[in-house]
Amino acid sequence: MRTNFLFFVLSLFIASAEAQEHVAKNHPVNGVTPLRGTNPTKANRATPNVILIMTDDQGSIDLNSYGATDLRTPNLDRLAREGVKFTQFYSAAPICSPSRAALLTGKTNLRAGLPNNVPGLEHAARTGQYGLPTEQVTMAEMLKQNGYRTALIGKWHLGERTQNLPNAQGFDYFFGHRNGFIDNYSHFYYGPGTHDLYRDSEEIYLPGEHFTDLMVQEVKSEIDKNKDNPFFIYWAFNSPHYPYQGAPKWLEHYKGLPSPRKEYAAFVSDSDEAIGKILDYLDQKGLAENTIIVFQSDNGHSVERMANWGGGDAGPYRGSKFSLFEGGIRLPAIIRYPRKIPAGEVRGQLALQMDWFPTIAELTGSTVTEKIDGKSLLPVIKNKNAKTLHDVVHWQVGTYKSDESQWAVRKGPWKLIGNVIEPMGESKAPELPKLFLVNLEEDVAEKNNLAARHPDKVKELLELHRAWIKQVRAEMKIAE
Ligand SMILES: [Ca+2]
Repeated sequence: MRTNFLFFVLSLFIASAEAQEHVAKNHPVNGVTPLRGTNPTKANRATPNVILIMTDDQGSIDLNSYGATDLRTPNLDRLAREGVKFTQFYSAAPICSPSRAALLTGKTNLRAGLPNNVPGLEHAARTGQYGLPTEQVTMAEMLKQNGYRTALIGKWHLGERTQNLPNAQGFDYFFGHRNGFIDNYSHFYYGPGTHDLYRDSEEIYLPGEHFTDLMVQEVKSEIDKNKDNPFFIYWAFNSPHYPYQGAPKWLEHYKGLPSPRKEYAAFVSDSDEAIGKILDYLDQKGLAENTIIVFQSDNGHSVERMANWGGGDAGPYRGSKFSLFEGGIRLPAIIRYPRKIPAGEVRGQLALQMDWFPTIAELTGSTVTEKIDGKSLLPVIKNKNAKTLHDVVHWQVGTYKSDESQWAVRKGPWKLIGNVIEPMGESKAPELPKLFLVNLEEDVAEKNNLAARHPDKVKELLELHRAWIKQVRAEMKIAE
């Protein structure tokens, strides 16, 4: 009897897996042709591993290879030296959850179903925004379909209900915290004081152990577990997001710097050192050649109170986290893959966070089944003179309504920002005009609002924005 029941369950499982594969192979969604055919057993050891590293609130120039001179990032710089570095790379949003949603889906945050940060469960019930909707196809789901073992080590911040958690979004394994930030020693959420450390769905207690060190152990363990199949590790650092808690040796190292730069710098170097440990580990295991490493920060540096009003640096750019000025979204981004990608090269073409999804799909022979906004960066990576992939780029964060959201549209050097905000730390944020037009080729610091001088350009970009948001709202079935 029991055997029959097990057989019945197994049959259902096989039927369901076959049905899914059939859909993926034969019914590309919205007319998008899959990049290449695939099946879950195709991947083998020659298929590259993928480690996707995202830091949290790291400023636009806070790597030596992007301009910082007062903090040390030798390991991130090593990635740049051994790979390709982008100098005009944009996040999809200037805040955590929408940026992560775009990274994992290849879509703008609005099309991924996440206009704003995921609030705590009690607030989510009020807004209906519980996190990245389960039906969205994540990078983990795409790679899992191609035979990868998938793991998230670090921060999630894409929803707390069971159906929104990493294990329900394509990750075979999860170690880390569900919400936006934790104390790195107690692993309690810093605000309401809730403990937030999990292994898959199980809450675990490791008080006193620094979260960065725990993540390094976990990443190594994931690498070790995957001798016979390719792995995907999404390594989402919670640093240098506040609270600034670099290891004591780094705090000592930076004691000569002013505060809060020194606390911030210590946390950046703490992460950099952790990344170095994994780069060395890949070398030791002979896996470096065949492992794709992608690095980016999720949004600009924070000037919030809990960040001691600053610490990060956007260099020549205006704005920071929360702002659609360049300092909130223009970020360091690097890809290293020694087997296929050139070393020590720099690309100035505009590139987007959503581009990683199809880039990784192409490099791993995985199938993109959704209509995404990203485009594979390989033509640009391979040819420094390649044309920029994106003619027009859109941002919107807040809600699906433009009048109550911050939004931006960029075409060529022109960028029009609607309802722009500019947090100023301890000082009051300035009152800014509803429409702010800049030409980034002439004014990368976005000092001068050209809206009054170029009404035709405002009109053109406003129309592009309106057409786009109308289309997005229709697709997402947002009532007018
Ligand atoms: Ca962030």
